[in-house]
Amino acid sequence: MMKEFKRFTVTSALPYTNGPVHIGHIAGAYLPADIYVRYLRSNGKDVAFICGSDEHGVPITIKAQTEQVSPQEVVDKYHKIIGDSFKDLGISFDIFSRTTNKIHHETASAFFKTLYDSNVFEERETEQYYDEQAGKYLADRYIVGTCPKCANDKAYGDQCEKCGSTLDPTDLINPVSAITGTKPILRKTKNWYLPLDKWQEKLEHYIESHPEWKSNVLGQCRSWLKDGLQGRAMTRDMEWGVKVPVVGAEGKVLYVWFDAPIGYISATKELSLQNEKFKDWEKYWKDEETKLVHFIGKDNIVFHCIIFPAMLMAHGDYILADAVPANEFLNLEGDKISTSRNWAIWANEYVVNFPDKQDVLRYVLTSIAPETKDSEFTWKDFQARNNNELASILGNFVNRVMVLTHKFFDGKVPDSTGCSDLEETITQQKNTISTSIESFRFREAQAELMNIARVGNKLLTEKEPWKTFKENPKETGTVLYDCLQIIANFAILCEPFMPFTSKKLIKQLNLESISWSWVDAGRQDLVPANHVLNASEILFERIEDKIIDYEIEKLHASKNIALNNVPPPKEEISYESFEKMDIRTGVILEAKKVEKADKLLELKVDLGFEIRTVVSGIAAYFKPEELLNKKVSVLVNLAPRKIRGIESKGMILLAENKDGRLIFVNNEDESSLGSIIK
Ligand code: B3M
Ligand code: ZN
Repeated sequence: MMKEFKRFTVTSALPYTNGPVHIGHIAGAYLPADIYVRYLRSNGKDVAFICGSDEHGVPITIKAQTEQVSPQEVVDKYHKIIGDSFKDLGISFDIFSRTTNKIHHETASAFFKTLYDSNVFEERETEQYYDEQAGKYLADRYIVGTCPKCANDKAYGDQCEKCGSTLDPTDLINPVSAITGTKPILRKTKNWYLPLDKWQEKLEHYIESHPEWKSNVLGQCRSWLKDGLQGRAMTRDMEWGVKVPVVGAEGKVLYVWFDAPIGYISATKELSLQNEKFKDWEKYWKDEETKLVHFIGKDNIVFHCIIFPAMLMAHGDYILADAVPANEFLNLEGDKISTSRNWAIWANEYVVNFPDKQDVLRYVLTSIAPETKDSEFTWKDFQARNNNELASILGNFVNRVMVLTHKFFDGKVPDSTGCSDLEETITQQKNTISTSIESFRFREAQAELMNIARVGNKLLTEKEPWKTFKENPKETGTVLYDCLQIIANFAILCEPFMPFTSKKLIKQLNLESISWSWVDAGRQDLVPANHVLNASEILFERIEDKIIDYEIEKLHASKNIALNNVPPPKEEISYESFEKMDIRTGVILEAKKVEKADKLLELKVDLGFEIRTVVSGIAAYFKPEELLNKKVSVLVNLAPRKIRGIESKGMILLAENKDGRLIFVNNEDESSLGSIIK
């Protein structure tokens, strides 16, 4: 049984806002957390469920570079997309904040300052890789090279995603800059290091005080501790992030893994300002009677079990996590989920393609949750679980009971008290579910939940109430009465797992005005005799082969797009929109550099009816003399713009090839296939 805690602070890893979230993320850190929190709430517990966007760090600035927009635009875009996906899938955070918020910058900054003022950090001057062409120090993912441990040639400066090792840029073999692809040089710079070695003993003690943790988590922590902890830089030479709040730290920001976990704290503070119920935020972080639980994926274990606890210890006052139920990875159709290869099912696309099937995804992802080892999602399995489990076992049971009650009892709950052992059976099942959830074994918990529907089906099969009605309507009534109680109990117990289904069941039972909680489950009088039910509705439609085949095809197609390194087609537009563009042929008559602008060329383009001045950002790709007499398509009705004091009227259209170079499209150049004309 659960150690009695007064309240709970439950966090889910803050997703990087460098793209949407996919089913691997959902299965790893969000859905299990949501099940846990909904269960706690149903038990009347005081719980704060915290998440938000992780908007700093190199993942964001690299994305900004590839999308050619500012980091702020990147985070605004994905914060919205990710937040909506969570909402659509019923992930019930009390707050979904973001680390670009002022309150977070203040909180993270103050946290750093406290550590700095108590001389926790070591100031070190070290040689860091520097990209001379870009004029930037290369931290973390800005530098790529070969992992010294597993020889993966796409390891990042801070981490190898293949073998999970945490790295320093200088550990990489053959390092190259991810910005320009050039070989970096070493240059001196000063940064602040957290001397983790000083907390080695305390951390060992902390980890060993939790023998109940999952073995994958303990395993990683122990191996870290065994290797001996070393100092880690908590600042970076970068522009984007929380400024380092000390003199002499201009042009430096906090390391994203320093500020991100503090994001949990700032989000709780923000919540306290929004919601009276949480007004005392400190209780959720500083009171020993609060159970702090971090839901994460396995690649985040070291940060949550070693580095963040060390930061909290160094700061003082804060509680440490009591549980870190990290999940392993979810694979997809026989391969690792990969953003760069577009091998993923994106949450935002799923909810559009399968509106009203949020619970199917929740159910399937919980059934296959990678709790103890990597697991796999396949569309066929998704279909099978929907059709053979949700539709056949659960949906069919509910439907039969509802239809029979309408047929024989005019949609009224039969006047009965049921047969005797239902309370005991369901109470036992409920206890099993509770224990499993409290031990973070959600697969097991959900399997037991489905057994409740199986109990119902068995009752129907054994008693065949449709046959007995003529001779013994009372017996039919008793059976249906019990079945309706089973449905009501199921509605309570399935709420953490399938909240949308729970609502639908309660609606069919016409009991929306009553709010049940976990304690009610096990009762045999939830739906009173003679109560009038609503019409029955199909809970789970069967999913046809063609839908699944289409999804599988789509997945392979999008992988091809990624493999050929061309961007996916943009959103569809109407013919009317296309027709608005006036594209003409022209020939370049003159080309010269724009003063003090590295990227710009000023062109004179002859359109036959007029010679236009066009300023174009192509200086990096062509010398002016290469452009003379080149034929080119020109978008002539683009609104004129002043660029560096020159009025640019129109835009010449070139193609961006796989290497990001601009080219003139011609018949010979096959490598230009699929390039975007821009
Ligand atoms: N953003 C890593 C990730 O999204 C990181 C988690 C932060 S939790 C404080 O996988
Ligand atoms: Zn490696």
